[in-house]
Amino acid sequence: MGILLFVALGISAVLVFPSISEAQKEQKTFVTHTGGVIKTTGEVLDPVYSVSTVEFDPEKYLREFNYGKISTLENGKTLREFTIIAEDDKVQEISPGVFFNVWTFNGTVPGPTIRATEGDIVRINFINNGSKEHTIHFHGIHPAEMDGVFEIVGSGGGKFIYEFEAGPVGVHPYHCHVMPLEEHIVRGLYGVFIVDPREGRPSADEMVMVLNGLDTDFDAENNFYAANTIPFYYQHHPIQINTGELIRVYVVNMVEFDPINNLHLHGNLYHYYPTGTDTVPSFYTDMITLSQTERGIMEFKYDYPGKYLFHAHKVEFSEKGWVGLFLVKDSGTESQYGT
Ligand SMILES: [Cu+2]
Repeated sequence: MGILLFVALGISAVLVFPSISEAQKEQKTFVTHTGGVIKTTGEVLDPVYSVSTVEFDPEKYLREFNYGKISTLENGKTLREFTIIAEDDKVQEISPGVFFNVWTFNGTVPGPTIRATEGDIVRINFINNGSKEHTIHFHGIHPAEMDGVFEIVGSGGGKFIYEFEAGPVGVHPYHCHVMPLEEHIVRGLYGVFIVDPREGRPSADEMVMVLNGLDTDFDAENNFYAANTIPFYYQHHPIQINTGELIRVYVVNMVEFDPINNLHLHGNLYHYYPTGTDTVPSFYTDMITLSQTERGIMEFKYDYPGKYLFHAHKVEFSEKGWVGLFLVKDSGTESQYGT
């Protein structure tokens, strides 16, 4: 399917699917939040947001963890079974009036957050319902034939069962590993795999943030950036948390093209566990820098209620959508964290 980038300005949306070259030449018109009208061939700053047309719900994705179908194997180990279906013909309105052909695992970008405990057996029934070849490559420790690189899964219903022991403890990405890899990733074939320690982690309000970008005009540069796909989403729909409550964010950088991304938190610092593989934090900071697929766990508590920004301190990224807000409600509890 060709480029699916069009602008719905005004009352009725008429679907137009121009060719790539036409789309790159054509000046598009966008309305900004402040009511200004901008014309551009691709770069869109702060577009209007309208929730009704978005298929993917970043609110739901944020705290949705999939533990699979659980059973016990003869050797006593826990088996967690998941089904993941790849498709590459979906269109998503990733920003108002901007329609993009996303490639999806289970219908969304990112795909489902998969969660297991260290030592569990993870079985992924993978079905490729796309028109192109796809695989799932998990980061982590597993046999070579479960690496999702050489065992290409054919289009139109190809199947493969990935099975491995969950480990090491931490937060890991999974993504398609078919060439051209850049395209298969930037179109959306990725998700998060969390491996919990056997002893668990302290109770917390947990959430997942996948830092991603979208190249809607196919020039190998991102036009939009986001935490969880939809630009500016958490700025317009602040993430509600409570004072004194431990917040744990599993953050994974899946931005392509740009060598680095970063994350700055306002009014606070966080304990940071790179890759989440250690139970002792490596940093206490308000800024981390992440290259492709770098990830980790952030932990923090807010003492003071109010609105706090979190965003890329690479200003270009935050101006193109990678910015959000925590709305901290007063729970009457003061934190002793980090002091
Ligand atoms: Cu693929």
